[in-house]
Amino acid sequence: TMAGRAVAGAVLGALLWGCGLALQGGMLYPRESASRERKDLDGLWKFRADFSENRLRGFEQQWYRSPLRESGPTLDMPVPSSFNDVGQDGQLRGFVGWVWYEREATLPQRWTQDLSTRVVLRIGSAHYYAIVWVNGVHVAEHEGGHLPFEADISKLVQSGPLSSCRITIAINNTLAPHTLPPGTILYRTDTSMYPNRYFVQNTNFDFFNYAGLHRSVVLYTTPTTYIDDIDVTTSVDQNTGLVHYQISIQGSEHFQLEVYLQDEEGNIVARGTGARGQLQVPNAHLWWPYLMHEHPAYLYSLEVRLTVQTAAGSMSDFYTLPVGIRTVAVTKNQFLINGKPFYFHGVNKHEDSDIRGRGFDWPLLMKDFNLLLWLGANAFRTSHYPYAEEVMQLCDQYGIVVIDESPGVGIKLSQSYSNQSLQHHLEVMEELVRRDKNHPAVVMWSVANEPTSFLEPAGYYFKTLIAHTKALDPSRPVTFVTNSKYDTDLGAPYVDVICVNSYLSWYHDYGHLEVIQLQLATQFENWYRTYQKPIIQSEYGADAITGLHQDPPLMFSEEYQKSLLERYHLVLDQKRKEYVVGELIWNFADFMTDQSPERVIGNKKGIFTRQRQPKGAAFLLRERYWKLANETGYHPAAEKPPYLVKSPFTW
Ligand code: BDP
Repeated sequence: TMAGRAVAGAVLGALLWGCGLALQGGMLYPRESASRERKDLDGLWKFRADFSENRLRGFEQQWYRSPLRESGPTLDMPVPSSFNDVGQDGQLRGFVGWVWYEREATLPQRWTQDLSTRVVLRIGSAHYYAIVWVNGVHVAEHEGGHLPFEADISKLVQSGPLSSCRITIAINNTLAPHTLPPGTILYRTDTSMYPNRYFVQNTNFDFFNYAGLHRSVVLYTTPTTYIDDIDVTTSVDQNTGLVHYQISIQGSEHFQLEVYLQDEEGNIVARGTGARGQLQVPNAHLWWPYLMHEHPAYLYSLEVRLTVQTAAGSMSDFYTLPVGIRTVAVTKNQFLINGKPFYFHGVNKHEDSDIRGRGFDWPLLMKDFNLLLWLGANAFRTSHYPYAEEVMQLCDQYGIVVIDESPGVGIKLSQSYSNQSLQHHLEVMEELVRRDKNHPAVVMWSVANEPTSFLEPAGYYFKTLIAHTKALDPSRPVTFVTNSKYDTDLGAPYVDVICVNSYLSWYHDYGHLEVIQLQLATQFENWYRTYQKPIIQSEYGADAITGLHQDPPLMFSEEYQKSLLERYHLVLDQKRKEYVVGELIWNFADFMTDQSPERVIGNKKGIFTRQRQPKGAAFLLRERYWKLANETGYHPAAEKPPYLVKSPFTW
């Protein structure tokens, strides 16, 4: 049962926390409020890659001590962006090692003079390892390229007459067996074949290892006693929505807390006081996925007000958190949202585009969401790492359901199953849950993608990882994405939902579309017979080079991609009546990979090009997804199917 699971989880959680895990503090999204200001540091930063042989010149010469231009030439580098594809320098594109970013920020006088203001520097994402200095003083260090971290810099900026500060960030993109994702540095010592000290970065995943400051760097303020974290879970009792909240405060033990829940019209529908409690919302509007309800994605806002009496008078902090009231549950053959069967019809994505690489970009984000709505997609998986917080917020607002994945991809070597690796993977799951726990759109955690599971420590590794994730968040199911063949798998016994990737008629039996139906049906039946858990076809697809046509279909043509998908759909249409609860195409759009003889300027399995133009398969999927919405969606307005959800998009 869920309750039993929670208890077991709590016990294991306590054990692990005893080992010294558990993060310090919360990681609330930096929002402005009556008590909080925010200053974005997007734009051009000074930049230098350290091409010295050991890549350590920056540390030897202490480049953080004075403005970067004083230690050598600099480039202008946009933030957010990957540094790789912005310039014309092939060496920088493939650079491995430390790069240095720097920027001056001018601070409002109040920030530097009002000692009841706390000034925080927050880095949305720095891939992969980052060290941060402010005015030459070390303030933060962080491992992992896809999750935010921050530093309280109040003391530094409030100690002198300065009204500006210099922020230096050194970032190393090297991947090693214990990083996530893992990688290896291969030294080529045969001097008859390679120059002296030649090395390459090797990885076992299929996307380019873009690096740099991929998301915004911001400065924000809070009062010195402040709302540090909020934890919201929801449940439903008949028509009453229950919002359970827990708030943590830093800076003082003597405070008053008031919370208000507002509906979309701005009416206060429930109030509470104190650091934890339960709000009751009679006749609650539930948060429903896109196409499952005529008013999807209903969001309340939780207004949190903190008041503290200090010698200097009273101080307040305000924070507003969007809240969606919904439930998630898993049976042996169903995935339930608000008690109704939910069928995932959607995509896998990447954070990837021309020039920007993995850098966050608003126009790109909106285009992608508009395409998802057009397609009739109701879900995506954040393959193969956590996406920007702004993406998750849009999912909440549009009703796009998310399977939220860690960067546990390409775990193929036995060194990547070491204790050190496991410890780091556990920390990453903690950081991910801490950041994304309050998003109603997130309905499941994915701890990894396609690890090699027959290696000896893998069983213990995944058992621990999955149990720990459940302990961190008993309110959501956990999965692990596999591509191995059924019962040899070591993650499947512990997960709630089985996510299976397969590339039938692509990586084997290539060119033979006729084997798909038999092979796919056999795989599904084996999985279900062995585990009796709901199954998601979490990846399937074929490369198609846009504009390449061939009929009868041949590999890499748009026709082959379409036919392959159609064969999968025949089987999915049978098995979704039994235990298959979703299908996610690989991939939403073409994306950049390392160079190899199997890749033509990247992976071409997109149904959209990298520039987000449709291939034939996009139209095929759009037909299918709107049909699926009508057949599998739950529409309270209609008595029974077909619900006739009509696409508002003209074509
Ligand atoms: C899958 C991986 C995905 C790859 C895909 C492919 O999960 O990252 O891009 O194969 O080869 O196994 O296209």
